[in-house]
Parts: sequence; C-alpha cells; structure tokens
Amino acid sequence: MDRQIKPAALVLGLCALFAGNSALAHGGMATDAHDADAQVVKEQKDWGIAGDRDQVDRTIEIRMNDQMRFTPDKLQVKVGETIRFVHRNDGQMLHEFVLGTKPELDKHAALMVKFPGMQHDEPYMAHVAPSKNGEIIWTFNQAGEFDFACLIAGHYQAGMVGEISVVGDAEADSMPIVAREPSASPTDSSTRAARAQPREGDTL
Ligand SMILES: [Cu+2]
Repeated sequence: MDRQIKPAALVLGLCALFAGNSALAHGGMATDAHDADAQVVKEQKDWGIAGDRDQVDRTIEIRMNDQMRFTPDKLQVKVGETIRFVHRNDGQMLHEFVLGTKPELDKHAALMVKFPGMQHDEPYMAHVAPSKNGEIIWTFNQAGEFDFACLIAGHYQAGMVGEISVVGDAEADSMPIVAREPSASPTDSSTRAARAQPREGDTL
C-alpha cells in the first residue's frame, strides 16, 4: 500500500486546472479517442504516464452502468505494462473513467460536486456518453495501489469506483493467468509440480 497524502502544491495545481477549463465552452467533451491522442501531453503521475498506441501490451474492456458500477472493478497489471482501456457505457447517462490515487480522486470528486458543470479532460480520463465507447492508453510505470472512478457528481459517492494493483515482476509471477514461457516438455513434470504448489496469498 502506498497511498500517500498528496503535496498541497498538487492540489492547488488541480484547482488551477479546473479554473482554466471552466472558462471553456461546455459540450466539447473529448469522446473521440483519436482527437485526444493527438494532443496528449505526457506528464508523469504517481499512477503512470500516458501511453503510446504502438506500445499497447493488453486491452481491457471496462463496462459502466447506471447502477454506478464498473465491470470489472478490480484489475491487476504489471509494472511497465501499457494498457488500452476500452470503456463501454451501458447506461442512459454520461459516465467517466478517471485513473488516480485515492486521495487525488477524493479531492477531485469533491470539486466535481461543488462545480457539477465543470469540464475536465486529461490523458488519464475518458468521458463516455450513453451507449458510446471511450478509450485511453496508459502506461503503468510505477507499482502501487490505485483507483479508477467516475467523478460525475453523485456517482463517485454512490460507489462508482474500482481498484488497480500495479505489481512488480516478482509479484506478477504469481499471477495465475499468464503464460509467458514456452510450454514445458512432458518430461518437465517436476518443475511444473513445484510451480503448481499454491503460495500463500495467491488468489484464483
Ligand atoms: Cu458515472
């Protein structure tokens, strides 16, 4: 767990960002992923950095609904992985997908409640209209426990949030789904038997 309180400067930066954006005309939300790509400014965040389309390791589909839930709402990625998130809004209202640390999302959500019409857009967020898709490409280059959330006023408070564990290689080796080595020969049963031993903390 590495959920540190953000420095005050970062919070002030976030406020300034909102102040700037609120001056823009409303309604121009970046639902077109390709337009968004063209103007991505890569800034290192605690939870990673904007990724490149040609570096994508894996695509993860995230569904959103009006019951204020994401499916799936728990993800594990490896440090260094570039993920293409594809969001599908199954609901009748606008939803968002915003990556961040819990403290940062908490503060951001509070601002969204205070200023519900406020526009915001960053490479780590997608705004997805009803029955539409969204997309972001993000590189998780730092280990830690992070969240994703819909910060539309009321949605975050209703529990529209999920978790992302970004784990190092050693931890990732215990992930049950990955087969990144060539398949073992039939005579290699001793090694496989050893690998098959469950380890404490394994989840299936
Ligand atoms: Cu929502």
